[in-house]
Amino acid sequence: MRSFDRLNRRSFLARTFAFCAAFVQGWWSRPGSARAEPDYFTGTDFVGKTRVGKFKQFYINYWKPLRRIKAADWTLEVGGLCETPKHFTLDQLKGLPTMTQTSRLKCVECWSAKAEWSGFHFSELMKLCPPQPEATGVVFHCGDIYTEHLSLADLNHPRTLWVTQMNGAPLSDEHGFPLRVIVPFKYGYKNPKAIVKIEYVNELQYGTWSKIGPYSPDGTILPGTDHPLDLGKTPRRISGGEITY
Ligand SMILES: Nc1nc2c(c(=O)[nH]1)N[C@H]1C(S)=C(S)[C@@H](COP(=O)(O)O)O[C@H]1N2
Ligand SMILES: [Mo]
Repeated sequence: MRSFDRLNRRSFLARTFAFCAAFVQGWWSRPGSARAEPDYFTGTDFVGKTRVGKFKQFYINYWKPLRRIKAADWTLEVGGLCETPKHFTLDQLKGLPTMTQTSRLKCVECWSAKAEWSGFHFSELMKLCPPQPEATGVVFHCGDIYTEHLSLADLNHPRTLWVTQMNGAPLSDEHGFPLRVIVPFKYGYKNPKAIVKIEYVNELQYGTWSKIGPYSPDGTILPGTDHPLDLGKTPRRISGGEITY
């Protein structure tokens, strides 16, 4: 009995220690703290979540640190409910008819930021790798193990863009190199970055954020308050859907 007590006591102490360590770590990196978010990633093989330096104007969000993707090793894998699974190189995707548009990315955690995005429309990819008739959407698999789902209707929306260029330059690793999808009328979490694979599916699936947080799998921007980073974060009312200003 005594050794059982001792074991219990030991695991209690271990758990207490783990809790305190987690608390101290959380406190250390709390938002707004002068010590928050040191830049661990610049100049390394990884990119991670950051709001420092030039990213103050457009925060970076990655679920897990992402190993930088090299164009030469990358293809977009298209599979699931399609006639023939295929792979596309970045050059092949860049060869599709190009569209450019300006839109604001609105994160569900209050901030927003605006950029000019260039890339292609989903209909072009669909022509090269058509879904089977029963497919209703696409699941995205990203380099940082992030997943998200978008319906074919949302993907075929005229404002939804598959992006390889941001503000006239190739997408940076931070903003989702080599390929991201911008859906201006949905919260940021419905805008997958660093896409490596897509799968045609026939049922709605929860993405990373809607699995772990109180975020709807639909993700349409709701009426509320916005804090635009490029406009000094001054709070303003938004009426829902794409923010067009
Ligand atoms: N692969 C991947 N894509 C992602 C995310 C992520 O964690 N991983 N976060 C999403 C969220 S919540 C937001 S707000 C935007 C942020 O885009 P940015 O990092 O270019 O600002 O990316 C979205 N796409
Ligand atoms: Mo977000």
